[in-house]
Amino acid sequence: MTAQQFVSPNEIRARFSHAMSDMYQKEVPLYGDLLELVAETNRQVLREDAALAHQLQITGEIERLAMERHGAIRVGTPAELATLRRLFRVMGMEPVGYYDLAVAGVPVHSTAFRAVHEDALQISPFRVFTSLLRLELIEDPALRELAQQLLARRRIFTERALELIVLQEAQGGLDEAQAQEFVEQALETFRWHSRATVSAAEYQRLHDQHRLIADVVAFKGPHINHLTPRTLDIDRVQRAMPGRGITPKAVVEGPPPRRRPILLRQTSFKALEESVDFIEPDGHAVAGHHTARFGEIEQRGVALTPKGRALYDRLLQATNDALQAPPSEKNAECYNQLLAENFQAFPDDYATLRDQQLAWFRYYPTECGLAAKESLDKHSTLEQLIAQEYIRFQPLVYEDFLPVSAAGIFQSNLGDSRHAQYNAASSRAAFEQALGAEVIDELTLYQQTQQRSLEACAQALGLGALAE
Ligand code: OOG
Ligand code: NI
Repeated sequence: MTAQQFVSPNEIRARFSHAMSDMYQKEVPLYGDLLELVAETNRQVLREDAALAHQLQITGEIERLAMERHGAIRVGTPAELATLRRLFRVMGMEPVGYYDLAVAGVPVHSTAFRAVHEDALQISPFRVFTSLLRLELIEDPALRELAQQLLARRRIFTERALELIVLQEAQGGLDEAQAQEFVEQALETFRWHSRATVSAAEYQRLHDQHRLIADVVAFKGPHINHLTPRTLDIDRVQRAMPGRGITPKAVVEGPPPRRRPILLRQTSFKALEESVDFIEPDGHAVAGHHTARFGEIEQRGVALTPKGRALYDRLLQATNDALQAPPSEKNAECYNQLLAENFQAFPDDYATLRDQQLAWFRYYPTECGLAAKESLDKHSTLEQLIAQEYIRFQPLVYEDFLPVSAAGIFQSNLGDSRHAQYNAASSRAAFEQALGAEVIDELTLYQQTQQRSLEACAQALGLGALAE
């Protein structure tokens, strides 16, 4: 088989993302309503804000916006995580970043599977926030043992999905029929199963330890627990949600509203209460319920450099310190005010963000630049070319997640205000060992994309290297 006959991993990812969205719409109809609301709001924003529409056209984001979404899953064992890595790899998704949620009272650590090259992201920016339960954080040894036994027994992948992964690895790709079958088979892993694998009493014990533990351990597989569309104006969607029967959480996670968005802002709405069947030792089913799945929206802004990220972390920390309590319905107004005040210190225009090297950008030759190509001074610096409007820059969108935000999203949907305390050391090495690979450093990816855009500019304008 030649490479030409293989369906590209990017195409498989795009199809899978689509299939996942269709499945989730059937499972959680409210997600369909949310998609409509977000699409409507995005259209409105683009109509009203011509400059933003133009920017998104240049960066290409306008084309990916309608299909842009992330999902989240939680797995229980290193073997499950390692096989997931291979499954996502078939779709061109690599583990990017390490997120330790234990520090925020959630007994998991996570990575995000996503495409890594800007061209691949352009075809499908689908991401999956993937968490591994840290069983060692269960204090009760008998309960830990039960959880381990339950997890050891289950098979979260279909036999055929596993065969297709092996085939893809051996051949270096999948042909049309195989790719189609792969999408169908892979989808099965993420499907919701209302039949639990435990008795009502076992469920209760797992649940009492931590609701998340019950969610991971008591079911057949890592059901997708939310799919999040990308909005261009999260505050507007948030305000419109109640009118559609959707009640969002009290505060939006991440930076405050800004003229020039940075990183990621997210808000979620409460988990559904779903009917489930528990299976008693004698085999008969007992009706009960479980809440796990929820809805979320997000707005993405420019990715920050290490310097920008340090400033972001510092200002967010200062806000939380000043609030002296976790953000909630009670102190939401105060929180928003403190957040806005603190973030006054974060420049809110792209030129300054760039001058101070707080954010990543992509560079593009302008029409004028291309027209002047022959007469350009070959020793021009990037700054000169920008001043002459031969090159312009656009924000490089943040493709990743934020640990503090993720913890807030987890907590709001775990439905209780008890925040567990874990003193466990962050364990990236253990996570990578479970994964069977190192996670990719997201900052390197942004830096490379920025660099490639500079090289493309130099080439288009017939110049030697351009340095940032
Ligand atoms: C994941 C929560 C984190 C995000 O967007 O930061 C998350 C989960 O609840 O499994 O989805
Ligand atoms: Ni999410």
